[in-house]
Amino acid sequence: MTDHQTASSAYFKSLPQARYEGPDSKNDFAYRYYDKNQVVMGKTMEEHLRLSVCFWHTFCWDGSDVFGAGGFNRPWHQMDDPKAAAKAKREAAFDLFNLLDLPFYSFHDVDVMAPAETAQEHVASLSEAVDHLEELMASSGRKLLWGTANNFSHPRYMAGASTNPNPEIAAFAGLQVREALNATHRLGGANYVLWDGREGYDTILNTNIGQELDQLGKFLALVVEHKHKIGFTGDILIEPKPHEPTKHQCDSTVQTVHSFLQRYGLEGEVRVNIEANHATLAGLSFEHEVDMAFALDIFGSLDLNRGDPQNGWDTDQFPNDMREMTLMMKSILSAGGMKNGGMNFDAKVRRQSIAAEDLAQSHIGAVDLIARALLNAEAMINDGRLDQFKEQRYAGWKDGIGAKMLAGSTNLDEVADFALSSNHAPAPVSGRQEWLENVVTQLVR
Ligand code: XLS
Ligand code: CA
Ligand code: CA
Repeated sequence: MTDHQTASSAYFKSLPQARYEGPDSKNDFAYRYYDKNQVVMGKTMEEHLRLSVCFWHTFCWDGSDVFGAGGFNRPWHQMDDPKAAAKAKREAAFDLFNLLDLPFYSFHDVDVMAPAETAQEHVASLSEAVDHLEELMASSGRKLLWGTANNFSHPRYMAGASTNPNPEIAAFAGLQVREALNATHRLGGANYVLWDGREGYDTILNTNIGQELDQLGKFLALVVEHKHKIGFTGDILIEPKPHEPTKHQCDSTVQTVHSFLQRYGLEGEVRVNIEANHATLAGLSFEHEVDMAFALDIFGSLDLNRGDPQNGWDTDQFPNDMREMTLMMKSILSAGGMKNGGMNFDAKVRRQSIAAEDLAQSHIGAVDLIARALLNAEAMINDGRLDQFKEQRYAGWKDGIGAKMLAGSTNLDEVADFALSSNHAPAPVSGRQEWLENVVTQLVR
C-alpha cells in the first residue's frame, strides 16, 4: 500500500492526510498512537489490528432517523442518476479509506450498487459495482475485510429472509447471498458475514420457531457448500445480535450461535463476527463475548462500536472506552492474535455531526484508541500479574483428582471417595477482584 495517497474527491479534498505524528501532536487529523509500522509483539500495528471502515454508516446513511429526514447532504445523495450516484459514493469512500490510510473496508451488496428491484437488475447492478470496486482496490491497495448481503432492508424481507414463511423470498435471499459471496471471493475478501437482522420474530402467534430454525440451518449449510464450491478460503461469519429490528433474533449471542452450529452440523465451518453493541444489547460485556468465542473456538472478527448505557439501543457509536478495548485486545493477544478477522468500525457519527471532517475525525480517534489499547494489552502481558493470577487459580486441576475429572477418566464414586479420604474441609480462597481491578487501572493508560 502506498503511504500517503491523498483524498481526491471534492467532498474530502479540503481534509489533510491522516498520518502518525506521535502523542504530542496538536493536529486533529494526526494519529498519536497508531503508527502502522510500529512492531508490537512481533507484528506491525497494521497487521495486528486489521482495521476496516464500513460503507453503510459512513457513506450510505443520510442522517435520517425515525423522527426526521437526513441532513448530511453528501454530494452523492443529491445526484439524480442512481448509477452515477453509486459510482460517486464508491469513489468518495475510497478517498476516505486513503485519507485514513487503513487497510480494509466492508460492505453490503446494496451499499455499493445502484438500487435494483428485480432479481436480474440486482445481479447486473452489483456486477457493475464490483467491476469498479476491483479497480479502486487495485489503484489504492485497500483490501476487503468482508462482504455481506443486505437481506433485511427491502420490504420483501419484512417476515425474514431464509426464515420467511414464503420459500420464494428465501430463494431471493439465496440469490443475494450467492452474488455477494461470489463478489467477496472475486475481490479477495478475507471473510463473508451473515447478519440475520430479520431472522427472528415479533410474536409467537404467527411464528413456528422450530420450522424457522430448520430453514435458517439448512440455508446456512447451502452457503457453506457454495463457499467450498467456488473455492473461497475466507471464513463464513455469523454476527450475533439479540434483537432490533426483530424482538427475538435467532442467533442472539456467541453461545447461541455455537449451539446452532452444533445442531445443524456446521461446527468448524462457521465462526462469529462479534459486535460490541450487540453484546451489550444482549446484557453481556464485549469482553465476555470475545472470550467466549475463543473458549468455543469460533472467534472470527470484530465490529467495533459502543452503545449508550442509558438508553439500551443499538446506537453504533464510535468506541471510546480504553478499559473495555484494552481487555478485548488482551484476549486477542493471549489467544495468538487475529487471523482472517479484523476490526471493523461498524460505527456512525451522531446525526448532528454533518461535516466531512466528522467522518474523518470519528475514525481517527477510534483508531488511536485501539492502537493505545494494543500497547496497554502488550504491557499487561509483559507485566504478567493478571495471567499469573489466573494460572495459579486453576493450578489444582493440573493433576490428581482434578485432572482425572477434566479428562473424563473417573466416576462419581471415585470423586466422592476422594472427598471422604482427603480428611479435611477444603477452604475457599479470595477471588481478589479489587486487587485485579487495581492492576488493570495501573496498566490502562
Ligand atoms: C446491524 C449489524 C449489521 C451487520 C452487517 O445491527 O451490525 O450492520 O454488521 O449486516
Ligand atoms: Ca455489525
Ligand atoms: Ca449495531
